[in-house]
Amino acid sequence: MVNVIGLGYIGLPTALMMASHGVEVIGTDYNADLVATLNAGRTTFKEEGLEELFAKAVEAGIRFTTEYQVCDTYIVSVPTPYDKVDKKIDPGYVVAACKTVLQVAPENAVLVVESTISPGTIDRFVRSLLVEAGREDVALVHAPERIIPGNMVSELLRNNRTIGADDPKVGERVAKLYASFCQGEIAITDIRTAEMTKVVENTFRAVNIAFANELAKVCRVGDMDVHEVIRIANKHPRVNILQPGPGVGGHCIPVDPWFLVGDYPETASFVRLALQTNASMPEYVLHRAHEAMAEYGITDPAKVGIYGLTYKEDVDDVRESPTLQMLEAQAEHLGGAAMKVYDPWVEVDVVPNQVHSMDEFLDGLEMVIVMVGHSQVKGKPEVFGDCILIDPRNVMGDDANVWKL
Ligand code: SAJ
Repeated sequence: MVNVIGLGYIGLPTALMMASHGVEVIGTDYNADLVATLNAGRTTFKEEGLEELFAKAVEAGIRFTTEYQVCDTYIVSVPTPYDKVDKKIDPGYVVAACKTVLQVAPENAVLVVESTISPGTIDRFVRSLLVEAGREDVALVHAPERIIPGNMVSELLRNNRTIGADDPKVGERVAKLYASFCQGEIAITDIRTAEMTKVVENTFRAVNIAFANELAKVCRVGDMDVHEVIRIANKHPRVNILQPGPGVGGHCIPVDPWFLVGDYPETASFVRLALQTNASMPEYVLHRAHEAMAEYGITDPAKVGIYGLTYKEDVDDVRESPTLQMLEAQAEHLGGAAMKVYDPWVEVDVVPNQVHSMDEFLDGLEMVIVMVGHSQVKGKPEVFGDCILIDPRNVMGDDANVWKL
């Protein structure tokens, strides 16, 4: 039996996937409301294919509880926030979960950490817990996830995976468990390498996006179309530049690379610069909007609205979103003008001046900054009526009233 600890964006789909592929699974989360919601038959976030997977897993007998279980394998999938000041990982949730596992785990149980952690976290923070608890019989494994929000269910099935273990035999055993549903290749390595590969994968993406963002700025100065430049450069068989945009959000790409910078501040200077470039984008968009306002003689910021609050298109997750970063920059440097904000994917109030319908949003607006290309608006500039559009993601077409990055 497998006890999945932490039923968030990664733990829940993982637990559901295993359960619907014949593994006996119990999901545990310390949040009683979340557990109650799941037990009432409702999922806790929107994701393509999640509801169907949930129904299958429930039919297969998955259970949800706040209690840790006695079982042979534990999968810890709890958040790993980072300290915004010193840029280091905060392993508090992982440590707390592992400690509780060690109190209930039977002899020779396997403790798998799925949460993203910086290289060396297991050595520094988890291994000592086994010694302190007199539980060195428990086998440690790190099995980082790779699924992309927006396509999680499909990627969970198809992506290759990494299993890091001290003992290759334990690695094989855990690989077999994941192979119950995973159709990709499963690489078995040591724990530190597994930790590093996860952070490296997200850092690669952050650096690539930073390159695209820098190109956008260069092309603006040099009066070139960055999208056309990247489109054509990518025709080269060995070039694959990602897309520039209003900034980089989510809980992974803008966060994980800091683990390298935080732990290796002298050495990881190139990564630091990439992160700074990405972090400069929300304010860059704001300056672009101000240029457009000046061009069209719009002086009242209340006539400018922000479409999109989530960190990317067609998800409901607002963590570290470029819009939130932009509003922060605006409050700090530009006096916090009261722009209206609307996102059809976000039903709860996250920021002041947030409205909950397109009609209410467009009422009185002359300009819209399209921060997220949700499918409701992608390729459909007409939904914004006559408004001038600031389009940092290049999703609004080439009309004269569309301002690119
Ligand atoms: N973005 C750009 N330009 C691009 C692509 C993305 O500006 O060309 C922006 C997005 O708009 C968003 C941010 O980057 O604000 C991050 O979005 P994303 O779609 O690149 O990635 P995430 O954070 O949703 O998921 C990433 C994935 N990592 C990689 O592709 C290497 C996913 O596979 C990981 O599982 C996930 O991080 C994670 O949990 O670590």
